[in-house]
Amino acid sequence: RCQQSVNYPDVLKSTRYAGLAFEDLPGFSRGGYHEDHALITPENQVWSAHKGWSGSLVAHLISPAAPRGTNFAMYLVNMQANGTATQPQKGIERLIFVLDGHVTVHEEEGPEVQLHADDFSYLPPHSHHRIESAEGAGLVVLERVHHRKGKPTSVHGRVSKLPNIPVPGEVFQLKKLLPQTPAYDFNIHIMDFEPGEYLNVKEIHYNQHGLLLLQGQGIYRLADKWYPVQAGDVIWMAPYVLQWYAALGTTTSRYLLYKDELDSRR
Ligand code: UGY
Ligand code: MN
Repeated sequence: RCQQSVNYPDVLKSTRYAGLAFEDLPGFSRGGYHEDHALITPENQVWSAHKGWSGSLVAHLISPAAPRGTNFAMYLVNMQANGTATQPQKGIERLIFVLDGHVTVHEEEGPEVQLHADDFSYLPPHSHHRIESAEGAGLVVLERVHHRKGKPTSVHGRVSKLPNIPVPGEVFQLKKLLPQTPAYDFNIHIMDFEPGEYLNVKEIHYNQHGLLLLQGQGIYRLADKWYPVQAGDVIWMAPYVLQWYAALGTTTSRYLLYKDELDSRR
């Protein structure tokens, strides 16, 4: 009998299915938008021009158009060399966080501020400002209508300079970018988990979240779904959606989290 050798793909010779790149399968996506949460992965992002940002591409991730509506918008900006931005409409507060590159923020009311990766600026609802990038930059931007009576002022900072805030009953490290005073109606949390650490509380709360995983990988539970996630992924969480995270892999998980605060909602 004639013995013909057959070449099955390597993946069938491995019992561990190591190296199977689902991301490369045509049409495959981990992402999806549901009634009370969404996972938006880098392969889901649509980049286009956006009013107010010139020489820049913008990918909208979360906006009031979400199924249950949201009180904030979150988008990524890829500023090319000499890209510029103008302030949003009156009454809208804006937070920019630099992912890579360098921008200059010119505020009419204050000094010029230089921001590099890991730096952020909060620009209050009536701020007159311009953002410029000479060499290009990647940003994540959060915007919303300001609803508090007080007048928040600009905040500029660097994550690595912020203190850790203890969270009773939890092991993750927490930093907050904005002051915890009544004039601010939301905050941005930076949360760090070592591999193997997880949220102790299986959270259900009124607050809305927009999350960008800056580093690491793990499993995010949202309602009754369990998502493998990695750096670059974005999550929207509606009020009261059950949420839980476990960090896995070999590196620290770090995420940036928008969280609104109570009396901003009425
Ligand atoms: O503060 C929070 O609500 C935060 N711990 N939620 C989260 O990480 N999903
Ligand atoms: Mn939460």
